[in-house]
Amino acid sequence: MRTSAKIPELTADEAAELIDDGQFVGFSGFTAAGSCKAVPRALAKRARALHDRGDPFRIRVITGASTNEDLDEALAQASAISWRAPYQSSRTLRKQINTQEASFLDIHLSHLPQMLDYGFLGELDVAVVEATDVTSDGRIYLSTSVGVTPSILNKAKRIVVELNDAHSPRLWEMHDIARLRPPPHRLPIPVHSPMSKIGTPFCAVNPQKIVGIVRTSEPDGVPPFSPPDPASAKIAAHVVKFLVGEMRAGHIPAEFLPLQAGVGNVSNAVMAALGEHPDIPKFEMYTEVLQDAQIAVMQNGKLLGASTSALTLSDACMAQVFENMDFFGPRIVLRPQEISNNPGVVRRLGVVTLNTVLEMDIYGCANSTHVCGTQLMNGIGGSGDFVRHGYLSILMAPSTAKGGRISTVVPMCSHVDHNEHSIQALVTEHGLADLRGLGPVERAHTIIETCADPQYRDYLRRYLEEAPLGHIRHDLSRCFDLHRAYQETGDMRFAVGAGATT
Ligand code: 0RQ
Repeated sequence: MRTSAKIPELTADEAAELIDDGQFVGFSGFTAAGSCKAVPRALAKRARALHDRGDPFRIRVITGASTNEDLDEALAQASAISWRAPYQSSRTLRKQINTQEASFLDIHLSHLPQMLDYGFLGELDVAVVEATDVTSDGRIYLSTSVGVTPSILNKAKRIVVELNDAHSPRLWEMHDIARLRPPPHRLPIPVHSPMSKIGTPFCAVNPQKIVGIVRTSEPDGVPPFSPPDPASAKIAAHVVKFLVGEMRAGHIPAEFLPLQAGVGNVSNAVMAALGEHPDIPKFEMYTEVLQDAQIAVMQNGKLLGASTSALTLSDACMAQVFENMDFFGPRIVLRPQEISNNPGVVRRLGVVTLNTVLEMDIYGCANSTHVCGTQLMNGIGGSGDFVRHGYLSILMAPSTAKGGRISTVVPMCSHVDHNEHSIQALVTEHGLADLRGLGPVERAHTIIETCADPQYRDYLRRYLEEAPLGHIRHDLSRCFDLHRAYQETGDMRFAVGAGATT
């Protein structure tokens, strides 16, 4: 441990006192991985106390992506967030965003560091970052994620370090912190394979900006992942069959291509299925979040290595990684999100991307973020960074949600995050629609017959046949009838004509 004796030690409450109403605060965290814990909790307490006295206290919050319960959820419950970027998954904050109580900027994760670095988002007052070590000359060794933290440290006027001894002190072996030169003098990023290292294992900051250390001892608290549900298992089987076929057809080289996988049940199921399939060769990942399923595939030798911005592992799985750092240290690279999600690198490496969406339309556009085009779920996250630039971009969703009351295959997406120009395949539990080379109406037939749930197929076929002719056939007076039925009755099946059956 090199932690500097010169940096003052603070309690979390003392650190929270350094943050004032209206300030712009950057916290470390990319999912619950590496999210600050003690200081945001203390800040929520401070906000409540100030509100009880009738004083205002709300801050602008930036992180790498979503966070843990101690950060977004605790601060939102204390009504302490006025503005948030770039991604979140907190129940309370989601509600506040959808009622205009808090403002939310939904942007590509790879863009965020540059936007912050060049002042697009304003001056950053304070950085609070979780680390495993900090030295008197200003080296900060981050914990289980990198995210936007290097930019936060660079821009903030003052830095508070949460020094967490629950993490392995050997995490630095995975870190690769590289900063890009300003445009127009930016050089090509020399990441020639997922495991290339191009930076240092620490963030270098002006030591005078570090105002204190808060000691903590808490794991990230990521819940264990549940076994795949039947729909996810079927989606996974379709994806694996497709990728094996692509390899046999020579569309994917025999050595395979790096994979990216989003978060959640479907992605976990796909990764597990890829790991088990005998015809999928050993492969690497160029991704933004590493989950339990990938660690299992790494352990059985199928996943050779992974570049990521976060280790989003359940506490038990993380403990296993920490106990086996000789094995995992050389197989995982933790990068800033500007590089883990860099569109140029994703295109150059030929990444096969696998992400989950809320809805897809019959022409191949997809909505990852807004239910009925209005209610934010989480945000676009890194999905756009990968989908637009992948070698093969595959989007997945169960064909229905809410027990069949919602069809995730609709005539027109109520909000578009990924459009038909970027997507090569759509998958539900019913099948995989290979959209390559198909014009819009051919795509529509393929998506309806392959992906839509059978109880919605007739409706979608009728919609397509009856829509006025055009390159893309749409009836603008009817294209959102399913969404309207859901808003009015809670069940899209009322628009289908049959009415709800369950
Ligand atoms: O709600 O839990 O109340 O039942 O949406 O849906 O099927 O559990 O799927 O947890 O994987 O989330 C797109 C939100 C999917 C996520 C999204 C309801 C459904 C359920 C969740 P309930 P599931 P998941 C890397 C990549 C964008 C960012 C991204 C996401 C809840 O994957 O945020 O890809 N993606 N990042 O019932 C209304 C529909 C619905 C619907 C599902 N059409 N209408 N509700 N639901 N479809 C990670 C990062 O970027 C950090």
